[in-house]
Amino acid sequence: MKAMYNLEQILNGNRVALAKAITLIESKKDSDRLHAQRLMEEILPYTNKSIRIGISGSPGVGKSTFIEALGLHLINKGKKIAVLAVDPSSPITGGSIMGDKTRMEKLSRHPKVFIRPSPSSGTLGGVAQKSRETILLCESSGHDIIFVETVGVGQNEIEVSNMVDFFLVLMLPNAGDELQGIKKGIIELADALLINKSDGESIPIAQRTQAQYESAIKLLKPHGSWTQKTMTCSALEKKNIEPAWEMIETFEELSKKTGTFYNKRAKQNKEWMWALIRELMDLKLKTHPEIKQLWPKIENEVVRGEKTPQNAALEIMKQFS
Ligand SMILES: Nc1nc2c(ncn2[C@@H]2O[C@H](COP(=O)(O)OP(=O)(O)OP(=O)(O)O)[C@@H](O)[C@H]2O)c(=O)[nH]1
Ligand SMILES: [Mg+2]
Repeated sequence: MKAMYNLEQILNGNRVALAKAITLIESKKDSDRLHAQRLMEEILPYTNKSIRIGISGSPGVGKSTFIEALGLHLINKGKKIAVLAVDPSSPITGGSIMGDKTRMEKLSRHPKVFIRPSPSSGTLGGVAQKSRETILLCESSGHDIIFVETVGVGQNEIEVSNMVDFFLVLMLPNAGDELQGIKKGIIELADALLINKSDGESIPIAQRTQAQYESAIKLLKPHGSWTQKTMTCSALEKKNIEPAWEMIETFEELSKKTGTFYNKRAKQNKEWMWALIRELMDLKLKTHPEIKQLWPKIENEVVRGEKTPQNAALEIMKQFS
């Protein structure tokens, strides 16, 4: 089988080779699947060396601006970074949240930075799976820090928190209002909550907001050896960017020492495997020749109330086995 990718170039950090490899794993063509699988196997020994950081928050909260500010700080420290977007909620525009490369103007032009928009949601295996593979590819090509930006709507946060080591949630300063994200359980997922746009007139409100979250977080169960943190920052004025990074470094150090860092990755891999099995089963089921004939009829019977969903499911599974 002739390789459709250049392993050596990927491992050497060649950006064009990396981008091509990602396109290959995102491909919907059956003929590309085997190549993509082999590629993933080949890079496996070169993965796992980075820290993966999820950045979430409502639209416009300042995620991209924050990544730009932190990213530039990290580049100055000699790091190589990748920024990926995960946006499963937007079937039409695909990576709409990365449409705004302008928010990361300096970063997107930097040779040590690799930026990739979200795979489209029609991608076989789903956006989350492709994003996980993309993370591994970026690691294999020598990126030390991987940011995964996702807009805080729907399932996105859960999916992204399951593929990163550290999950950072940005919030807006608005004390007095109901705490954002409490209802959705987002603050439970967060390893840190950053109240962004803490600048100008918003500073006092930002501080009050932080105090509120600080007390809300005290009621939560810690994440292993890590107690969730809160901070204020201004991505625009580059305030508290360095302390935010120091916090992540402390997290990495601590969780590596206690082993929770590696346990979390192991658990994520295990869950990823089962998610893939479910997807493959689903695909097998829907493309099974007899079942393909059978299910529209049975589905209709369920819709018309002539058959219970249980009996219908059993009937289809019987055909499958
Ligand atoms: N005052 C102030 N404005 C900010 C700050 N961070 C971002 N903004 C502004 O907020 C707007 C949205 O910023 P983005 O970085 O694009 O926000 P985002 O969360 O990435 O937005 P989406 O990707 O569309 O969800 C822009 O106009 C930024 O200039 C900040 O710390 N302070
Ligand atoms: Mg953005």
